[in-house]
Amino acid sequence: MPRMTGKRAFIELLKQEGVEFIFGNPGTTELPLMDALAAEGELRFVLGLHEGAVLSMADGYAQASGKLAAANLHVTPGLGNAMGMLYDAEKAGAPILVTAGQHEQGFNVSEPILWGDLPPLARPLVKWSAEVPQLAELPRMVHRAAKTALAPPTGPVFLSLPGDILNAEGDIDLGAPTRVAPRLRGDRDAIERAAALLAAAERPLIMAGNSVSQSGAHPELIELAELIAAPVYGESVPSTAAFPASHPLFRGTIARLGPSLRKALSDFDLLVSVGGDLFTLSLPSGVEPLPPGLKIVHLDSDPWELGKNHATEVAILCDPKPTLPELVAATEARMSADAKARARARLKAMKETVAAERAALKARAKAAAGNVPINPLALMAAIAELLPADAVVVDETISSGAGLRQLLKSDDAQSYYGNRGGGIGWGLPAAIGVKLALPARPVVALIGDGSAMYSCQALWTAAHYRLGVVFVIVNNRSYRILKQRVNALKGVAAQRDIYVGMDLVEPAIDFVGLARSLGLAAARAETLAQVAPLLEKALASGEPSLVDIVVDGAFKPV
Ligand SMILES: Cc1ncc(C[n+]2csc(CCOP(=O)(O)OP(=O)(O)O)c2C)c(N)n1
Ligand SMILES: [Mg+2]
Repeated sequence: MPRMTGKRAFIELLKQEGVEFIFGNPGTTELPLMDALAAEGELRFVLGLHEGAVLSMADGYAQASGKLAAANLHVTPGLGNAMGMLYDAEKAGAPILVTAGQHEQGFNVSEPILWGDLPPLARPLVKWSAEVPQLAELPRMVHRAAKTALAPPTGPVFLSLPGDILNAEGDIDLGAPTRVAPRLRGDRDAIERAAALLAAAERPLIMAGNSVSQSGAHPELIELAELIAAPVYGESVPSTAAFPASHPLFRGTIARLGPSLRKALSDFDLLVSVGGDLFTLSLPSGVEPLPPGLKIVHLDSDPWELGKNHATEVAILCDPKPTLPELVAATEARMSADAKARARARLKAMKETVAAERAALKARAKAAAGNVPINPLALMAAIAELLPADAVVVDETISSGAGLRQLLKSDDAQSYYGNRGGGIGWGLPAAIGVKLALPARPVVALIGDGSAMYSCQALWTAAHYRLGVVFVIVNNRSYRILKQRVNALKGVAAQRDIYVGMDLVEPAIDFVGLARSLGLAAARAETLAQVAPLLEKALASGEPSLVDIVVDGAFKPV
């Protein structure tokens, strides 16, 4: 058994687990680890200037690489700062080993500065949370944490690392990683029952969620959609490109308010969710989103999601990739020649419907292309048009991004990342992690002005490590979505036309100045004609840069 310190062992264990980057922000309790990193050549430390930003960088990296990310935070206040972004990482199922330094165990009795009991703090947002009690247990606990983060359903885990453990020296058996094989095939009998429902459905729809992208099951899902002639919707707040945007059956992201969701679903007799979220709504409405009689077949890698809110005819715990072909074969075998002919006719009609919807969306964007200030839809269409096919978009556009997935060429599973959790401030640092995971692809972050201000420190990280992300600020000088929503309440704010705490003016935020102060090239666009040249220049430079785009802040329904 090699003799080594806990801090060295921790680094060796991370490397065994395939970790390439430690995203972190150090303090006194992290000094043992920072000391050991001084002698480390392989594992790269990425400095973030706020723990929330650190966590979202790790999240973006973990999601885009599918590998384990490591995020090392400062003790209690550092972990506290990261909690909002840990929530987002948990909702996206990002496999992250989150660690925080802790004071020496004996010293904690006196309650030193910054001390707090860390595992209970992290526990509600992670799959496993613990403190390492002695050096000999460090390898077992790191391996268990890594295995747990990467086992489906993937997600973050937390370990507290006391200083005495990191500084201790001993003969350490480093052990070895375990991986839970992810290709879980669904129950055969349940697949047959699902196939019977699919074969009999006259108006099926498919909702695709992030386990489709995670398992790389686009081709398998396309086969199913084409066989049963179902339009495919992305879940209401998508974290990934769960279906290729340019496929003629892709109908965009489904609604996330009860009444509009109910309206969208009322055209159908069978809902087939493949990893799709049923349903995370953003406001109570009193309207039950599920119309009566709509049957559900749900495939998911997370048993908690199956039948969570709605009675589900057939619930199959599985990985979509190996299971969908079995479902396709079983469904096809049960479809009569007549049913197949009806499906073919439906497929043609549905493709026409989808094409007409897209054309209408593009026409609306085109009609508004000359507006000043820039119309948000016209901006999204223009950006989608100019981005190269291999671009990766990180989307935190909030109120400005309607139709974005239909407009973008987001065809492969790594082409789009969105904020499923909804804690804002995620996108700007997440884009940095995505770029580290996919260095050869252009990465463009589309970020609301309000959202950008929660984590703008991350711009410095992009500049420091020269990560050529293009940050686009969709600047409406407001929390526009909140204005839209409070206006819709038709209460005092709407009557008086007063929106407290939702305007980002006086002073206006100078994003160009902010970005330059943190080391990025930056420019501002006020008309749509200025957008394409600025973005093309930013993309061509390969350097981190920011384009501040002034968009219309109008928020009242017309
Ligand atoms: C951490 C966190 N704090 C606050 C909120 C509430 N919130 C949701 S959207 C929003 C405003 C977003 O503003 P911006 O990014 O400019 O997008 P816009 O609404 O203008 O399109 C706020 C404050 C949140 N979701 N998460
Ligand atoms: Mg805004």
